Amino acid sequence: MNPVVLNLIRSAAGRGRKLVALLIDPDSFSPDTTPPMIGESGADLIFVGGSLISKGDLEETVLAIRSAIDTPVILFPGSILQITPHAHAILNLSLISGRNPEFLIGQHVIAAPLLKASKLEIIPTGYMLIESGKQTTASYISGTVPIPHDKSDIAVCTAMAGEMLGLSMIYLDGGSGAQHPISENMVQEVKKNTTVPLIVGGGIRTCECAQRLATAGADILVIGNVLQENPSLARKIVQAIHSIHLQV
Ligand code: 1GP
Repeated sequence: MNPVVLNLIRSAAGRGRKLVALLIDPDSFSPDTTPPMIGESGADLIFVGGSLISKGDLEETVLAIRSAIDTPVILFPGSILQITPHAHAILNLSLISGRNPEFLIGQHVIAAPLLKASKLEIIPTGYMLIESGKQTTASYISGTVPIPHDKSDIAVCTAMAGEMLGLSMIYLDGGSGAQHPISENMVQEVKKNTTVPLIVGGGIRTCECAQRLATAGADILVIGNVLQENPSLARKIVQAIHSIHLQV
């Protein structure tokens, strides 16, 4: 299958055009208000999923977004319960910062026949949780210890190992609602030592923060909570990111 979404991401990264992904949590999705907010934000990609979905419906969320907007919808699954064939693509996340075999390979084995039978574009992604000031749902649910915030060398070696294993993207995540975002130094060092597209998210709440992380080397900035809390700020962050034109 032609990797349409990954090619779009690679091409943007190759041109220094920074992208914004909105993370939509099915638990806080409203079919009346969320799709217009997403559309007005001008974001490039939509991630759908979460570490724990307690009351939302992932499939309904994906279908509602797709019927309203043309932006690529990419699953960001917290578990095998979060797979639907109705998205464009799925981040096949291996939690390489942790040492829990379930999230490194176990869930992937169970999901493999489902994914094979679907038409989803599968994007192998090295997922790295970084300590962000408090324990996040992602770290608690996955039973893994995040990489310390100031240990860029551990993050670099982990990301390099992920790339050497053939993963197509690296995602540095402070976790939803992170108290502090990933450090610019860590983003810079990981970017310098890897060649695959780099996703950075968790705790991005200002245009300045998003721009600093993009300039440091993030190819895709992920915004979650801000969209729900302040849609006009989300729109400004997208504009701030799109205003960056880096020479590559
Ligand atoms: C979490 O990176 C995402 O996986 C988004 O985090 O909700 O803090 O923006 P926020």
